[in-house]
Amino acid sequence: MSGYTRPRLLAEDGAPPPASAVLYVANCGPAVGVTDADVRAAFGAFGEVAEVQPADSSGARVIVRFHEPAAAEAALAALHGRPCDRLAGRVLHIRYSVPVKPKAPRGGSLPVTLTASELGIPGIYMVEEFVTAAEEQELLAAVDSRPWKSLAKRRVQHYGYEFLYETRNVDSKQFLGELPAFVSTVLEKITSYPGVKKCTIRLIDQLTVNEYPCGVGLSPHIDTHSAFEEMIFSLSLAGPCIMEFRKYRNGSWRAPSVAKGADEDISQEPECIRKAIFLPPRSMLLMSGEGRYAWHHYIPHHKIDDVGGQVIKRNSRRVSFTFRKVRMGPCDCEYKQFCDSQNKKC
Ligand SMILES: O=C(O)CCC(=O)C(=O)O
Repeated sequence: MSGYTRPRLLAEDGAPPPASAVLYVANCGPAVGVTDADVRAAFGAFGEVAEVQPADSSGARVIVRFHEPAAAEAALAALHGRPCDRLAGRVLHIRYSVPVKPKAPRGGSLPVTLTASELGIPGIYMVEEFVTAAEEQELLAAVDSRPWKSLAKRRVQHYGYEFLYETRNVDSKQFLGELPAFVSTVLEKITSYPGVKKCTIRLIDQLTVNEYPCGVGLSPHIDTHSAFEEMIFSLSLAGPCIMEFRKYRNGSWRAPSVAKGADEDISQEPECIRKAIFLPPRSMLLMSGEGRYAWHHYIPHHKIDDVGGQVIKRNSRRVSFTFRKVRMGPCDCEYKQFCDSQNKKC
């Protein structure tokens, strides 16, 4: 392939792709009876063609690279959307092309730690084998006997309060009821967490159950400060994954982009510190303090994870139980730049 690709119609900043010497040409290629020589003949009328390459595996889209941007501009103006005499009247669809963005490296280039102390993010803790295999099966059976709500790529259930993906918040006036009895043992065990007081279990009032099929992850996000209190517990069941944490150097709390969707990776965004931890099934993660308020957490969309050189396959599904306490007033944390309560203009 050429290293160039089809641009989005409008880039994220709303601008069309920039003019360049490289064109993306659709309805053109061997699958529709157009040879490279035909393409060179048609486009060569506007300037010297440096290369013609397939744009993808369809055989019906090519990349035409000129030596000079002016030649590409002239070819686009003359040939886009019009019958092309040199190609027996074929109508081409042409845009400026863009270079293929390098893919964000998989877990392999980012060391994945097995313990929270190695991870070294203040406020992040992880306890392995937090529930037994028998308890895991009971929890899975309990949620599987209840209705799931389908999102674009995963299924969810909400208890206590519904999590609203459009606002990344809850409606604190819409209490759905107490957390179900099947999580009582888990809530009881949470009191054994380092630094967690006995009264914490009485305070937890919201549970989101996520079911991720193999290869599906979660976009990087900080749980909205004004939505939930400091401590967030996440129990992993049925399969492993890695969780990446990102701290943006000039990071700030950002209003959620509904248009982009909740599951979009923002790995092309500015420089950040990245750290990752392996979450085995039955482990419980606690996000608190700096780790909860100032670091984005993210589950890469991988079918396999590289953990210390070992290839770990994701299971057919991973189910997580995320326990939180809904906040009833504004957040007054010390991580103001990430805090929606303290950044009203965001
Ligand atoms: O699946 C997980 O462990 C994390 C879930 C999460 O971050 C969320 O629901 O906001």
